[in-house]
Amino acid sequence: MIAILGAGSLGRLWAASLPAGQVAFVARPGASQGAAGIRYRFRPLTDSGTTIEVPWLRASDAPEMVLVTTKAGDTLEAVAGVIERFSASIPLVLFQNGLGSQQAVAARWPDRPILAASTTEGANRPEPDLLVHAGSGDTWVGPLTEPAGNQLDSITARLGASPLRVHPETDILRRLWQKLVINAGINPYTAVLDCPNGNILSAPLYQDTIQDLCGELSDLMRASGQGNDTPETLRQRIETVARNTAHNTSSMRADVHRGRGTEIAFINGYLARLGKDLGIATPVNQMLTERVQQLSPK
Ligand code: NAD
Ligand code: KPL
Repeated sequence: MIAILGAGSLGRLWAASLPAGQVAFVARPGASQGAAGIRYRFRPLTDSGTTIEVPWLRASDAPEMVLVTTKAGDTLEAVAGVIERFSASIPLVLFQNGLGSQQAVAARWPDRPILAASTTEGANRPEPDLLVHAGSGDTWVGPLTEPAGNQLDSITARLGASPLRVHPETDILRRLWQKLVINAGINPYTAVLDCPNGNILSAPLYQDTIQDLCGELSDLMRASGQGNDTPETLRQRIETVARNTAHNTSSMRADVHRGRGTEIAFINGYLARLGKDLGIATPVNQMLTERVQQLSPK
């Protein structure tokens, strides 16, 4: 059995995709579990919809792994609240966007097998009991702590029993950085400008700051041992994704629309903090972080 902590969009996508009967959601500590589990409608990419029922993990269940699909800002507390339920050899796979939350979990439990995943799957919940698989992608999984290293192939194979494409990645930090660059160059602009991804490209705020933002990203990556990509290369990558997802509402814009906290502290906020630590000026990351923080409750 695979346990999933975080019954939101991504958690429900995994629960609907893994073989039926082999998944359970981990309840928040102290939460009253009126029902036996969670029931929702699932709209896959191609087939017609179906109804999914996922039980709550029982105290007597011993899951083989835990997928952590909370938002970055909730992750450390969510894991801390339940980790004692799982034996020390059970791997935890962290699915958060951005950087910072994964390192915080790995630093707190270095002796546990902790892995991170970077995914380009897209899922959302236009209604509370409807899960839409909005875009197919790839998921890379790789170890963060030493004990996770020898479990990578078995975990990838187990998750690959779903229709989702899953790949082992020994350098998961590199993948997380690649996605971080894209999110740092698209998400805050869409939130501040309140527009779909493609519309940022012609906006003065974007045009006036993107070259400097990419300069900051390039400097931070080089200083962090993440290669020597030039600002121009990073800008091209950001703009290719913005064009390919031109009509999408980014996750950050969606969070602002719903009045929820965003993941800005783990995207541009993470980069601004890293800049301070490394002695690299990051005024554009700082400005974007502050502008987004003004839009959302945390
Ligand atoms: P979400 O807000 O839909 O789901 C998070 C869930 O975690 C919510 O249901 C929330 O109630 C639950 N949660 C929070 N604290 C908890 C706790 N202590 N115990 C149990 N549950 C708790 O978010 P999401 O869209 O599923 O995204 C989750 C993470 O995956 C984010 O970091 C996001 O950036 C990343 N991600 C999402 C997608 C996607 O398509 N949705 C794609 C790539 C990456
Ligand atoms: O990952 C994304 C997000 O919205 O968080 C992008 C790539 C910007 C697609 O919308």
